[in-house]
Formats: sequence, C-alpha cells, structure tokens
Amino acid sequence: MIFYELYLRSFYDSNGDGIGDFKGLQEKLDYFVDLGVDCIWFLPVLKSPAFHGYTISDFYETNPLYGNLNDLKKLLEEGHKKGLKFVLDLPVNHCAVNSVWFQKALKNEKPYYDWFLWSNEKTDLDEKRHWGGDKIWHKIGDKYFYGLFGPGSPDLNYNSKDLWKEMKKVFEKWLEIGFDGFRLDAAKHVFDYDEKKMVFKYQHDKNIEFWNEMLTHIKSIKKDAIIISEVWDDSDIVKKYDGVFEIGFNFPFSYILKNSVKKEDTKNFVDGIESCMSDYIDETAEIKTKSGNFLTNHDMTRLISELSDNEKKYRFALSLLFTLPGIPFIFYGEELGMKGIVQSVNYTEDCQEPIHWYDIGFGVGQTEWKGYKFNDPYSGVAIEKQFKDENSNFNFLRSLIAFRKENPFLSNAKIKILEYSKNMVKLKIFNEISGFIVYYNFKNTSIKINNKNIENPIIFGNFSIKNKDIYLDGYSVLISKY
Ligand code: ACG
Repeated sequence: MIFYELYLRSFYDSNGDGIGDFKGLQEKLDYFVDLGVDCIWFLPVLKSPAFHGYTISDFYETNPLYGNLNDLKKLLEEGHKKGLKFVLDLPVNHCAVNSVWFQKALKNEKPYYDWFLWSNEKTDLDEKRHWGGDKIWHKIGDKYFYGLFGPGSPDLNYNSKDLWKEMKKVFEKWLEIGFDGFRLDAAKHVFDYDEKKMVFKYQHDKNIEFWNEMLTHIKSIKKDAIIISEVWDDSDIVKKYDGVFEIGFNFPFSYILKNSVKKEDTKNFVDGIESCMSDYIDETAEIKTKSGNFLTNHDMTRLISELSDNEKKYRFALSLLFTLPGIPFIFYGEELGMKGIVQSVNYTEDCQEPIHWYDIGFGVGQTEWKGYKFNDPYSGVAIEKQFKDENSNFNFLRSLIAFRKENPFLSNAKIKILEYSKNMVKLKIFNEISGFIVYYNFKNTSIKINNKNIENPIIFGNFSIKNKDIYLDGYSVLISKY
C-alpha cells in the first residue's frame, strides 16, 4: 500500500476561486492512478477557521471552501471506482476557539464546560510546552483554558465520558460518508495533563484505553478500516503504542533516513535500522503495528530543501524509502521535488504551497491561495513538464512505486544487515519466499560491485559496466534478486 499525503487547498480548483476543492480533486483522480498511489490521506478537510484545518469548528461539517458533504461523497465514490482509498486526518485532541462547543463552554453551559480544561488555584499559568517553550494556558475573558498547541486550539477534556460518546458519533459520520479510515492526529496528547497535580504529563495508559475504545467502535462499523497514528516521539515511547494501531508513523526513522543521506553516514543508517526498525530486524518478532515510513510531512522542511537542493541525494532518499520494509508515505509535491523550508511547527505554510500544474505557474485549475515563495514559475516542478519527461522526478518516483508494487512482500519483509563500509551498505531484505540483496551507495563516487551472482539487477540511479564488473554510481541503489 502506497500512501499520498494530500493538502486539498493546494491541489486542483474546480470553481476558479484559486482554492483546491473536492470537485477539483475528483477531476484529477487519474493523477494518483498514474503515479501508482493506493491511498490518499487528506490533511484535515472539516470546517475550520485555519488554513491547516487542524482546529475544527464543526466536527460534522466539511470546510465550505472545499465543497459540501455531497461533493465529498461523490468524490470518494468516484475514487473507490478507480481503486483508490481515502483516509481522513481527524484531530480530536482539540477544537477551534470559534467552535460552538467552546463558545457554549465559555458561558458555563453544560456539558460543554466539562469538555475543556480550566485553570484552578494550583495551576502554574506560566507553565511551558516541553518543545518550543510556548505557553499552554491562555486567557479568554475571565477564564484560563488549557491549549497545548496554542491559543487557537483549546484542548478537549476526555475526562468527560460524554465526549467519548460524541467522538464515536464523529468517527461514525465520516465512515458513513465513505472514508476508508483515519489518520489519528496527536495520538499521545489525548491525556497529557495531570489534573490532580495540575501539571503537564503524558498518560500513555489512558490514551491507549481511549484509542482502544474508539478503534473497537470504528472496526465495528468498518472491519477493515485503515488506522494510522501520529505519535511523534522517540522509539521507546512509540513502542508503548505497539499493537494499538495498524500503522504508526516512524518519526525517529524519518530523521535517520534524511540525516544518513545528508551526512553520507552509513553507520547512522545501520544503527537507525537496528533501533527504529527493530521488529523488522528480529526475524522472529511479530510486526504488530506496521512502520509508517516517510521522509517529510506537512510539519517539516521539504525533502529536497533539507538536502540542500541536491537532486541526486533527494532521489537516493526516495530510493531508500521505497526499497525498505514498512509502509511508504509521500507528501504531496515530493514526487515533483517541490521546495519549502519550515521555520517552526507553529507556521508550516511554507511547505504547503500550491502544486504546479503548468510551467508558467498559472492556468485553469491552478490553485493560487498563496503566493509562491519556494517554487517559482518555470522552476521545473510543474506536472505538465514532468509528466512528459521520462527523466523527471515524477517519473523516477513512478518507477520506484512500480517496483514496490511488483514486490508487495516488501511491506512486511525482514532486514538483515550483511555488511557496511564508509561508502556502502549491503542489506538482505526478505521473507520466507522472496528476497533481495540491496546495495546502497551513500557517497558521490562510484563503487565496484562483485557481480558473481547478480543477474538482471534493478538499479535506481546510475551504473556502468567495465570488464563485466558493475560500477554503481554515487547515491544509487542496486537490487539483486536471490
Ligand atoms: C500534529 C500535526 C500538526 C498539527 C497538530 C495539532 C498536531 O501534524 O500539523 O499542528 O493538531 C508535536 C505533536 C504532534 C504535532 C506536532 C506539530 N503534529 O506531538 O502531534 O507537535 C518533539 C515533541 C513532539 C512534537 C515535535 C514538534 O516530542 O511531540 O510534535 O517536537 O516538533 C526528536 C524527539 C521528538 C521531538 C523531535 C523534534 O525526534 O524524539 O520527541 O519531538 O525530535 O524536536 C497544527 C498546526 C499548528 C497549530 C495546531 C493547532 O501546524 O501550527 O498550532 O495545528
């Protein structure tokens, strides 16, 4: 299964207002079929005052800028006919300040008042978030509310059991509309404040209890619902959630992949596989939660920018992603080499620019909701240009996806580290039936590969043959079946 993280606002506009929408996406569903994507993960599309959509003002409505419920239903139906699946990003940890729930709570109305967390005499109003140092208590009128992600997103207080019931209805609603599953935002944050001691504290056990109940409900409606969790933390914390969700984003591994390519560091890569992909290294381990592997997402600097605009390294990083076990995710625009540098997780617009359909940057269906800062007209990232060019980034990724789909065993395969040097890592990637020997060249110089047993190698990158020896170019991958 190949996942594509989509920001609808930046995709395709059907009504000429410069904002991507459901009908626009429906017109362009073949784009994903061509690329080989199986499942589209929608960044939040429910009603929200924010460009990113993570603060929801009505959990039962779509963002009117994107279209209505019928438009969405129709889109999902058409997509299903083409074999695509759709996952909705549902941030249930908090809502928007302008939501009816919060506005009623401010007036002390029940049950809404209990759905939020208010300060009391024990509260340290200056308490800071453990990353970034932002304040977590915010004043509104004569009250202070808890909002871990900032003043625009009051946290919902799940100590109120009514809220569990309400959220079950919300999940149910979006399954009925036709979604195939959910990307569960901020999964470790549902219970992250200790109300007895009035201090920030993750309560993983309570989170797991909450998610188990929600997932049982979801699965009772849709047995095969796709569930992806976002627990952005070190491997030891991520491990605590093992088995709860079907797929979990492997944040630590995303850093390993990018840093190993950036610094050409084979040891970092090998150590990273051992620590972040331990279930895939241990031949006997059962893989309970699949590793959701990715290089970047909407909270991060884009891949090619992270790699100092080095296109060879960018393609090499993608080759790592698609040749390793786990479930690969790409972020929209990554297939084109779109650029973008994120200054802070509080401001991510810079990596969410409109995708370019035309080389000149403008035209029918082009979204223009914000100006181009990193991806100028004529910069080569346009779909019309890359689609036709067989050497484009788009077609490079398309070939990686095609390889992946020809070898479905890769998602659950095991890894054995065979050898590594400063330049090269040699892995065995296998299951009981099939297997590959994979050579990764991390440096910019070519390496000679003993080709005694190599027949019909698959190569991502470049190579040459001299006197029957294979020379694998820098930042290239060679795969040999055994
Ligand atoms: C999700 C979405 C994000 C969204 C929200 C809120 C949540 O993807 O777009 O913000 O709905 C934390 C949360 C994540 C959250 C990000 C933005 N992402 O846990 O759920 O913030 C540390 C912390 C992490 C933290 C991360 C952020 O531990 O918890 O993620 O920093 O940088 C090593 C360590 C690891 C450490 C990293 C990075 O890997 O192991 O622990 O992570 O280094 O230092 C959206 C908007 C926001 C808005 C909000 C309401 O983007 O602007 O405020 O909605």
